[in-house]
This record gives sequence, structure tokens and C-alpha cells, in this order.
Amino acid sequence: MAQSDPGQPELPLNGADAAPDLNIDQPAANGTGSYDASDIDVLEGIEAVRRRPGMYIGSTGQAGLHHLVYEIVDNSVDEAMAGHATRIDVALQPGGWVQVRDDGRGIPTDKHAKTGKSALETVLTVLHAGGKFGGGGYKVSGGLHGVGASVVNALSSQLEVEVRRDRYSHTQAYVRGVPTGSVKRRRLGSEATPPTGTMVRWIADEQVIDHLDYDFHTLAQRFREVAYLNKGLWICFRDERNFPADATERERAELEPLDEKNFYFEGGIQSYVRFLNRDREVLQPLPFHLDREVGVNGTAVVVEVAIQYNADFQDSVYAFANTINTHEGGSHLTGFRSALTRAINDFARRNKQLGEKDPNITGEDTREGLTAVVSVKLSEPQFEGQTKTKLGNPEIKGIVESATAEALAEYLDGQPREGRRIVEKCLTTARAREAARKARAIVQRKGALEGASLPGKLADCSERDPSLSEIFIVEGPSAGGSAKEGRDRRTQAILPLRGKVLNVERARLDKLLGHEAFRTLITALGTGIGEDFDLSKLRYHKVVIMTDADSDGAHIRTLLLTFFFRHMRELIDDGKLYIAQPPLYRVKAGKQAEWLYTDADLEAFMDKQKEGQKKVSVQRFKGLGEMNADQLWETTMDPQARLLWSVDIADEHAADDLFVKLMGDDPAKRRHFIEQHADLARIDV
Ligand code: 0RA
Repeated sequence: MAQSDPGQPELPLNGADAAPDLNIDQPAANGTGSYDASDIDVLEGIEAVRRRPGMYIGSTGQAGLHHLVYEIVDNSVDEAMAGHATRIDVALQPGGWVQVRDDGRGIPTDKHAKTGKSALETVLTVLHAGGKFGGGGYKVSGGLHGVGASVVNALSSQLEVEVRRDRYSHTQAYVRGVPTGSVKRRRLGSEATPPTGTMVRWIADEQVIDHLDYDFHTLAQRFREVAYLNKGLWICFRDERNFPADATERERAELEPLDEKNFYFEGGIQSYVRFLNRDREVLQPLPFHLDREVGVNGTAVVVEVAIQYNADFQDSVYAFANTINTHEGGSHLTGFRSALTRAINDFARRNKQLGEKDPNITGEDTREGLTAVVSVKLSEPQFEGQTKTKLGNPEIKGIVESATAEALAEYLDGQPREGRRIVEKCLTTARAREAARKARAIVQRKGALEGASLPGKLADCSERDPSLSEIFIVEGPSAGGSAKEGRDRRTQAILPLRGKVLNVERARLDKLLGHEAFRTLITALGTGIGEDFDLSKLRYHKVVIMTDADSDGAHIRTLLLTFFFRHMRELIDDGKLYIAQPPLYRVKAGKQAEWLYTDADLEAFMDKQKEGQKKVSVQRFKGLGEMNADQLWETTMDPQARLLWSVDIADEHAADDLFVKLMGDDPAKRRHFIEQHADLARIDV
């Protein structure tokens, strides 16, 4: 195929002998030159995928594009999980190609009983013909991405596959899912590396996919996760988009890629938990780690759990099934939680940290400062829920629960110092929660007694329909004054905040509620907080943070974002949180004045003035308070003219991480980060 397609780089058949091509099947499957039923099925399958790509890969945007990569990589990961592959090489290449190679057994190439074609062609052209055919299939395989390589093929303008098995290299090429020829077979040279395995490379079809804009960082994040979840698996990911399009495999090895990341973790999820806690003060030097294979009804279930408590208050528990992140939880998570609660209570009683009359530590109290990863691998995962990320299999709950409870009891008894520290932490949580409950009750009672009166500092709007109302949270009294004066009173409320806002990353809810600024904010929003939080009670459907464009402003904005992320996450997820963008400059060319919002705008403006003869002046705005009421309205608050950013958490781990760094214990790190990333969560227009 490489020969018949001179415009494309040669297939990487390192050291292959130049043996003559040998067809193992005919271009038209039945050998008569006409289509038979299975060919028609294939074409219909391809058409269905191309007509409704969203059904198979979620979207035709960047997420869908990345989905194609995960799909192909997952097949190689499955081969690794089955114990046959040790490394996966992924490369972004010039011309929109992505290449994935593993050193597994290679997709079978013999004749497939049902289709009469090679198994290889079948896997790549027949929907749902992946992995599990024949007796020698997988023990476990991914579920979410499991739409099959044929879907990637159908959505690729070109795809090439090479399988190395039994000293032969088998290759085939496709255009939009349809083979351009038969599977070609050549004898492999003895030094070919790897001697066995599968290589797939493709160009996503721009007739279907919006743009081929791969994000190295996003893809790398997933590969890191996959490597943690498969200890001993090596994943090498390279950005080779800078290479010449016609570089051979040998030349590629010598060139310097734009970026390269290698992921390999001997400790598996134990390493993962240490990584998640890397910037936190931990209560156990080494995470608890359980890795066990449990037999049930003749099949094996792998249960892996890692736990390490830290001195913070967040609950960071990540659950996976067959390396799919089960965001919606499921039976494995339920089993894990019961085991944790039971093991901690039993230990606390054995150690007399809980008296006979004391109530049990609740599940919730065991989760503050808990960082844990739960990973199960099973042969028939049932994925349920809105986004198919909830593990359904009921038998898994008991399996995870008993394995975890038993191993954890043993661990705590063997490490009583750590055990006592963990119990102490849970008891502190229980006390703090009781205090928070009382504090919340006071906030609510106050609200009720004063006839749901709103805080005095709030300049409310007259509109009563939340969907038409906005609230601006404004820093500093002078800015608050301008905003109150300049606003549209009917729809815009102003809440001025005074001074530094408490750092909520490090504070519990009870402490937070002790601060006037937060009580005022919560009361103004109307949602309540903690267990009583109710998004449907939100009084404004646009909550806008409006702070100065300097580093103090960035700091306060970060604190507020942290508060919303930790305590009103639903409000962010529902797209109700915004950031106002005040202008950075007021420029004048002659009599013509203009507001500019970015440095790029200023550069463009200055370029334009180079030809002009006009008198130019540039004024930099440091604070909202420097603008009068009319200016603030005109530039920042007027719905017709303003720039408003909607806050959106693109990557939960990254956001969590960022908040820990930003708001955590290390002041040097914090300062550095605030300077580097004034805007944290991904902010979309
Ligand atoms: C089915 C059976 C066998 C291997 C594979 C599929 C396989 C699929 C992929 C996809 C990417 N890499 C892969 N590696 C292997 C086992 C065949 C045997 O028994 O040798």
C-alpha cells in the first residue's frame, strides 16, 4: 500500500524483507467481483457512523477528536491489561496523522468465520467486531470508549494498520472506512522491533470532524491516568507535528519532537494517590494499598484501592472501572465507602477512641481530607447513568467491600499511629460538622425572623424573576459606589465586598460561616449552603465577579472562585457564574476615545496610529474605582457592550490541583501561581 500511495509516508516496516506481496483474501470478499450481503452491511455501518458521529463519539468537536485517539489507545490498553503488551507509543504527526503502536500479540489475521474475510479487516470494518471474538479474547476491556476501531476507521479520511504476528507484517489501508485493497503480507526481518504488535495510524476526516486541533496536554492527562491504572505499562506520547511529512521511522527516532511525555508507574494507583497529595500535608507516610484478584463465578475481578489522608478538608475519591473514570460512581464506590466507614469505626472501638456510648463515625466524617483511588477490572462491566459513567454490576459492591474492609483492618492494626491519626481527624470533622449545623441554623433563622431580609450592603434589583436578574460581586467600597450608581436598577444587583476574603481552601464550612462576607454573599444568593444548598433558590441567574484588573483583584477573584468551586459547585456546573472584564486601557487618537480590553488590542491600536497624524494618549486603568459610574456601565456592565466570561471547569483534576496550589499551604508556590495564572478555571466566552 505504501507503494501505491506515494504521497504518504512509508509504513514503518522496519527491517522487513522485500518479500513479494501475497493476498490472503480478495478485494471483493466473495471473489466474484460483486458485493455480497456482508459488504452491504459494512457500507451501511460506515454510513450510519458518518451520518450520526455524535452517537458514537459524543461530539464532532475537540472532545470527539480526542475520543478517536482514546478509542484506539484503549484497544492497546486492553491488550496490556490482558498481560500481553508492555508499551504503547502514541504520536501526533504532521498532516493530521495520529499513530498508535503497541507490542502486544497483534490483532488476529486469520480468516474470520462469519465474514469470510481476515479478522483484521473485520475488526476495522464491522461495527462492534472488536476484541471479544474467538476463544482467545480479552479478560477485561474498556466500556465507555468501546465503540471499536471500525468507528475510528469510518470517521477517518485515511487509516493504515500494520499487524506483526508470526514473523509476518500484515498491512491494510482504508479511505473513509473502506479498504483500498486487500491485506498485504510480508515477511518481517529478524531485527524488527517490536516483533509482534499492532500499529494504527489515521487522519480524522475533516468532512465530519470540525478541526484537527489535538491538545497535547489534554491527551497526555488521560495517558498519565491510564498509566497509573495499569502499573508497569509504559506509555510514550510524542508531539511530532514539527517533523517533515516524509520522514521515515528511522529518521523520526533521531529528530527532536515538540514535546514528549513518558508515563510508567511501578506503584500503580498507590503512586497516583501520592501524586494527588503531592502538595498536601499527609497523615500517612505511604498510602494504604490493596491489589487483589478475586474469583467470582469462574471469572476474575481485580480490585485495587489506594488511600492516603491529608490535613485538608476535601474529599478526592476517584473511582474507575476498566480504566474508565466512573464520574457517577456505582457499586465499586458504594462498596469502598461502606468498607472505609466500617474499618475505621471498628478500629476506633478496638483502640478506645470511641467509647461504648459514643455514636458511630458517619461515612461523611470519614471523607474529609481523604484522597483515594478505587479501580476495578472486570470482564462484563455494565455502565449506567446519564453519561454512562456509573458502574452497575451489583456483585462488585460486596467484592470491593469485603476485600477493602479486611485489608484496611489489617493495615490499621499494623500501623496504629496512622490509624489513630485518621480516627482523630474523623472525630474532629464530626465536631466541626455539628458546629457548622448550628451556625447554618442561625443564618437561616435570622433570615426567617427578619422576614427573609437581605443584607444591608446589598443594593438589590427590582426584578423578581431570577432568570432576568444579575448580581455583581464587587470588590472595594469606591467601586461598589460607582457600580450602584451606574447599574440598571431593574435587573442588576450590587454586592460590595470589603477587604480580604477568607481563604476557603483551608477553612471549614463552620469557620467560613463565621465570616460576615460569606454570610452576606450566601444570604444574597438565597441558595443556602452545605447540606441545605439548593440551586433552585438562586435569586440571580447571572452571578458576576467584578474585580480590579490588578494582582489584588486577581487574588480576590481567585478566592471567590475557590469558594464557588468548593461550596457551590453546582452553580458553576449550571453555567451561572461569570467574570466581568473591565477594560485595561482608555486610549485617545485626536478627539476619538476608545476602551481596550487586552494588550493585544492596545498593540493593534498603536499599529494603526503609526500612519496617523493624530495626538495619541493611553491611560491604563488599575482599578474599577478609577472609573465613574457612567464609564463603569458603558465598559463593564451594559449587557449590550460588556465582555463577560463564563466560568467552566474543563478538567476537574486540573482545577482541583490548581486550587490546592493556589490556596494551599506553601506561600511561595501560591504567589508564583497567582502571578502565572491570573485566570484559573478555563474561562470561555
Ligand atoms: C483479539 C484477539 C487477540 C488479540 C487482539 C484482539 C488484539 C487487539 C488489539 C487492538 C490493538 N492492539 C491489539 N492487540 C491485540 C489475541 C490473538 C491471539 O490469540 O494471539
